[in-house]
Amino acid sequence: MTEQSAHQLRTAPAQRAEWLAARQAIAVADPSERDQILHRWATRTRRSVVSMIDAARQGHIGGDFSVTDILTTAYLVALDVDPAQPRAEHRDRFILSKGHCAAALYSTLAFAGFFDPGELSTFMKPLSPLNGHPNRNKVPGVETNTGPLGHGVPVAVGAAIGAKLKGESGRVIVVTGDGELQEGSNWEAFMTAAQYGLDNLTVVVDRNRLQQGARTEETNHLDPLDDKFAAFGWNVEQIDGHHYGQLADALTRPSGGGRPHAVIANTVKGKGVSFIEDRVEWHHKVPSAEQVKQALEELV
Ligand SMILES: Cc1ncc(C[n+]2csc(CCOP(=O)(O)OP(=O)(O)O)c2C)c(N)n1
Ligand SMILES: [Mg+2]
Repeated sequence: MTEQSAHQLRTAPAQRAEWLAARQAIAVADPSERDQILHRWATRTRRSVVSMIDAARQGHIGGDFSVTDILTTAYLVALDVDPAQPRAEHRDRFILSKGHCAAALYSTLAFAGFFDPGELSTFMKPLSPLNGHPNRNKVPGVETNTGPLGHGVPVAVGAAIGAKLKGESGRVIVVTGDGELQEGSNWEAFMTAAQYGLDNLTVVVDRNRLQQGARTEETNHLDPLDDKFAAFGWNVEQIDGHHYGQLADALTRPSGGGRPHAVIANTVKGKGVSFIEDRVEWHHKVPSAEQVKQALEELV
C-alpha cells in the first residue's frame, strides 16, 4: 500500500448484528410484519442513495431506486451469505450486473455489515474504494466487477457451473437491467445455462422499461420477454418487483426440472420519489438541494 492507495473496507460487527437480528425477525414474522421490516430497510437504502448522489454530484438514482426492493429482499430473506466471511466456501453468490447502480448495492452491503456505513459518504471521491461501479478487489461482498453492461449474467453462469462441478450447495442470483438485455452476451449465457441445467441460477430482470435515453420498447423490443426465456429452456415468472411477498417467494423457491430460473421483476424506475418515478431523464440526473429535501421528505 502506498499513501495514494484506497483503504481496506472491513466487516462492521455491530451492523452485522443488526442485520442478523432483522433476518431472524423476518424468519418468524407474519407477512405484514415482514413487509414493514423490509420497507424500513429499503427506505434507509433509498435515503442513503439520495445522500450519496447528492454528495458525489453524480450517480444513477432511477435505476438505484428500481432495484432497491430486489436488493433488500435478496439480502434480508434469500441469500446465504455472511458479511464477516465474504469469501466463505459454499456461500450464495449475488451479482449486480447493472453496476451503474452501485450506490444501492453499497448501501445494502454496508447496512448488512460487510463494511462500515460511515464509508458511504466517500462514494466516488478520489481514493475511495466505493467507485462509481463495483470492484470485487475493493468492496467486500462484491463478487465480480460490473459496469460494462452484459457481463454479469455470463459470469453468473460460470459461477453456477463452478458450484455444480465442486458439489457446492450455494445458489447464484444475478440482477440485470432490461435495457442491458440488448447485449448479445446475455443470450449466449441464457442458452448455456439451459444446456448445463443450471437450476442453481436465478436471473432477475429489473424490468423498469427505461434505459439510458429512452423506453426499452422504443429502442429494441424485448417483449414478449417471458416467451423468450421459455423458448431458451428456462422456468420463467413475472412478478411485481416492489412486492416483498412476491420477491421473497421468487428469490427463495428452488428452480425445478433441472432448469435455470428467470424472474421478470416489473419495477418503476425511480420508485419511491414522485418526481423521479418513470422519468427517462432521471437515469443519471443529479437532484438539486431543493429536490434532495423533497426526496427525503417522501422517503419515509
Ligand atoms: C456496454 C455498455 N454500454 C453502454 C453503457 C452505458 N450505460 C450505462 S447504464 C445504461 C442503460 C442501462 O439501462 P438498463 O439496463 O435498463 O438499466 P436501468 O434502467 O436499470 O438503469 C447505459 C447505456 C455501459 N455501461 N455499458
Ligand atoms: Mg431499465
